[in-house]
Amino acid sequence: MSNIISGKVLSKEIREEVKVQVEGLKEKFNKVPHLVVILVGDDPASLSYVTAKERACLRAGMKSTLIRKDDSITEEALLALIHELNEDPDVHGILVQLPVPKHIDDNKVINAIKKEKDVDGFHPLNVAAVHLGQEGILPATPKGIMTMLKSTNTEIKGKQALVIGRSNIVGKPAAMLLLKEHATVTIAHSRTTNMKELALKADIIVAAVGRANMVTADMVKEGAIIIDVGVNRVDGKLVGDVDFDAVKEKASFITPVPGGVGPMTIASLLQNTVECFLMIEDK
Ligand code: L34
Repeated sequence: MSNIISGKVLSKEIREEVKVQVEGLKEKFNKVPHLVVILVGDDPASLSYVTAKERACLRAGMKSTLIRKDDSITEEALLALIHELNEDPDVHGILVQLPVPKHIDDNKVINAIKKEKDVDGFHPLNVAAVHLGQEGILPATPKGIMTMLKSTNTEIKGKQALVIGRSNIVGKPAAMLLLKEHATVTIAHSRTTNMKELALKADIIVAAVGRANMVTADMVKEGAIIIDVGVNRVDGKLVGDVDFDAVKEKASFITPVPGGVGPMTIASLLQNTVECFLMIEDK
């Protein structure tokens, strides 16, 4: 039997904290953080995520602008828009929702955003900072994962952590953050041949592969902590990468989908927007 780490509850607490912080910023600077989200195309999942981001910003007392562009927009025009926002003193955070259409190079998009406005923490300079253990903007999903782990009050130091997935957005940065907390970190991925063996040794599993039911109960050590980053749609239903019902009988803590990592990603984004605001305004 396990405890469920509710991203819904935890993210609400964080959003309340941010709201109080924003009130203070408004007093001190006479302005509030402004996040600009760019959505290219009309993918329904992306639209629902950016809408949730916008709503969360507004509820926290921040300013939010959603710029929607047709998926026929050229790479050049998108980069020009980013450059314009980089120079706009009224904008503190810029986020281009991924994925972007194939004719646009996402690396160019990520590199174009000014480091101080990179609320996603995807810019190479922010990635390098995390890698070196220096101050920088942490990518929202791994940041949310670490907040969830810390909420369990279990020590991460010395634990065996298995990160399944090696994406730049989740797997790699999550591994770095776990390493920073002194876990012994293994990164597994689609070419890993001994997944079950590795999983059975893990005290912490972060599943970020994008395959429903990839982590089954027979792979999980009794008492392990399971963080499920998956967002898969199966017959119209949203499920994670973990066989939740079976795995929760073995895990000490487990995150649900929906209501787990997703809402934490949004709460962490708000925290990042405040951080960017301070980098720009508090000089
Ligand atoms: N640039 N692109 C950029 N930054 C990001 O941080 C993201 N990501 C990922 C996709 N592309 C991105 C997100 O925002 C994934 N992601 C994200 C954010 C929030 C949620 C899911 C993915 C979320 O709130 N999920 C809800 C359910 C929503 C639903 O029902 O569809 C949940 O409870 O998990």
